[in-house]
Amino acid sequence: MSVVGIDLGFLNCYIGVARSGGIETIANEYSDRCTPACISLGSKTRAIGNAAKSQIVTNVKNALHGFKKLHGRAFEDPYIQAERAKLPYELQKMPNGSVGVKVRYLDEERLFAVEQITGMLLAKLKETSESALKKPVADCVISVPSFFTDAERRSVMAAAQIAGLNCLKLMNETTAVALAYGIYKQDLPALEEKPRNVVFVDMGHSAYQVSICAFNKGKLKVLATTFDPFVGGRNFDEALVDYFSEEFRTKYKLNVKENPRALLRLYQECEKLKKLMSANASDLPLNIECFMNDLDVSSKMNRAQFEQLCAALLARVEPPLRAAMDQAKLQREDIYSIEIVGGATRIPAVKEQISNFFCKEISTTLNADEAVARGCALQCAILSPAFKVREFSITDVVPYSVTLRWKSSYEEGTGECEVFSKNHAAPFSKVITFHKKEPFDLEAYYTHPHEVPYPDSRIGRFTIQNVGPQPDGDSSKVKVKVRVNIHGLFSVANASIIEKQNIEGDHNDTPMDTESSSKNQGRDEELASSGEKQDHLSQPKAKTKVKSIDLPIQASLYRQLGQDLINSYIENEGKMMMQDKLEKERNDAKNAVEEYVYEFRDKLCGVFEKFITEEDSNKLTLMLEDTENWLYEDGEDQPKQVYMDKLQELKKFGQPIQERCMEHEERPKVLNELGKKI
Ligand code: ATP
Ligand code: K
Ligand code: MG
Repeated sequence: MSVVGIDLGFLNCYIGVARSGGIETIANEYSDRCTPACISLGSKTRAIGNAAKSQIVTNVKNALHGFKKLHGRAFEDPYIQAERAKLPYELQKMPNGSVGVKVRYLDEERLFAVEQITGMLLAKLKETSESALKKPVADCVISVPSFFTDAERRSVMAAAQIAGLNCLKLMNETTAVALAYGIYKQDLPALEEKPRNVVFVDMGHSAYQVSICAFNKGKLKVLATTFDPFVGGRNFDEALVDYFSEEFRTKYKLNVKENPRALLRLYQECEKLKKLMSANASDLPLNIECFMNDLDVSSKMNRAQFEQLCAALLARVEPPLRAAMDQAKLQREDIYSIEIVGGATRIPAVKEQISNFFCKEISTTLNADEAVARGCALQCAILSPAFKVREFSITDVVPYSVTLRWKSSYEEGTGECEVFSKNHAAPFSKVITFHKKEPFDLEAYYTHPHEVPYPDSRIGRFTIQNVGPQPDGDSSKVKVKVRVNIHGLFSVANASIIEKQNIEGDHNDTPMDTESSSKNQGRDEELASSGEKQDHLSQPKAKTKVKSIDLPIQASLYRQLGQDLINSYIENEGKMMMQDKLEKERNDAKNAVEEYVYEFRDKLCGVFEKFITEEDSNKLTLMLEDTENWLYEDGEDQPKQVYMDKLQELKKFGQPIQERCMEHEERPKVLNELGKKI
């Protein structure tokens, strides 16, 4: 069983793996521990990660990036429409109403669902893990922002399935960071002592998240999570891009916004400039050669100007910090330390906002880029029976309150009740009792839509089937278990009818099974259903026994992809992988011909010279030259077999010379050896 944690970033992905020595982050084939979240589709193959990133400016319409937050949303979603206006590639509506991209791939127009795109990225990360671990990888933990709704989470789960990954847990990014912080700390307060409260702040490329966690020996409890899902490094880049676009309009009469390629280059240069300004407060240049219309452009900026330009963004740092402290009901004195991660927290003004709010120095002891991946790998190790790690219990929170509404046609009225409040512990199960004579619907939705950065508050509808009255005509008692699971997903997990049976014996009215969710992380709680008929528990029924019968539940989850569709995506991903593999083999075969040509030519004027007549040598040189020309012309794009045949043909001439040469070299050695023996 593999132990792998994946930080699925908006811009940068990292992989943590558990090896005998502990948790480490691993490098890809470019010796880079960061794999860019980028896919470039070509006429013969796909490039994923580093190779794709270098094609963003040259393959503008088919190089996909910035797709992390397109998950789980309707095409009409205002966020999607806002992104659509800015992305250089084309977003399109999928038949099921969600988001897809229209690209050219294998010389055809193709439509890919966002789940397929992230699936490609995850498959690449899987492959990287496999080459590091030298064994197949399936089990893993994948990070998601703490503010992701159910629909977004399920969409990422589907992407994991497409990639052939078995996601043991979708882990909230800041919780992963908290685990990476806490698990190795030797000096955490004992269980009965006051916990150590630590604030974790992550500002990445696309979002800003805060969580406050309470630590005791062997355990971590998230007290509150807050966020601004729409502020991150990319917004600072955008502020710079807007500024310089405007400057170039007046200075050079250029309309940058209308030239996608120039705009992408400007984004890249502004990101670099932004990073440089983190280390240097003085004037820094921005130069781009051959920017547009063969013009070189140049400008400059310093940190003070940058901070002024981004004042509105910087003002968004404090509110989530304040909200987190309010929700956790803590004072500044209660905070032990503030740990920051995520690339954008390297901006000095962002750090300053945070430390000013807490009136305290902030701590940067965690690896800002790798903490999420490490935390996910640690969580995977904890969940894996095959791996020994110290006991550590993790209690996360529900990010948004969830309400359940019920109705049935037969009985009077509808009712509703909040089943999980914001910051309620998760994973968690609760049992609600209903008294019903017929099947009924439960509708789950987010209680306060304005708190959710998502335009639809629906989570799903669950129909509890096979409910009828008791033989005596009374309502049946139906116990429904609702749950927020390990991935942070809400569900009606099961329902059962409690049947009275007139049998002699003791009254036993609570045959409830208890939740046995993963490793002491699930809890049960009885919840009286307000607005419904009350339990008859208090009435004496000494001569009845009860039996619990499971009821079928029909669930219809909001924006859920059907398994059939996911299966077809899995099949498609397999085909694309095969295509990439064949294309790689074809390229390798071509390179082998090229290499042989160079090597042979070198040797003809070197070691082979003595073993070939001048006439033959001239003939062969000509032949090699022909082959080289062929490689650039007719042989540029041939099937693998053609290159293999070509190589064989060359070897037919090369081999005998090679053998003569070897024999000559070996002979004195052999004689020498013989001489020694005699
Ligand atoms: P998200 O968390 O939103 O999914 P991510 O995890 O991919 O995104 P990170 O890798 O944490 O994002 O951070 C990337 C961002 O950090 C980019 O905007 C990058 O420009 C910015 N960044 C990195 N280093 C610096 C620096 N030295 N100064 C300023 N910004 C930086
Ligand atoms: K990251
Ligand atoms: Mg991140």
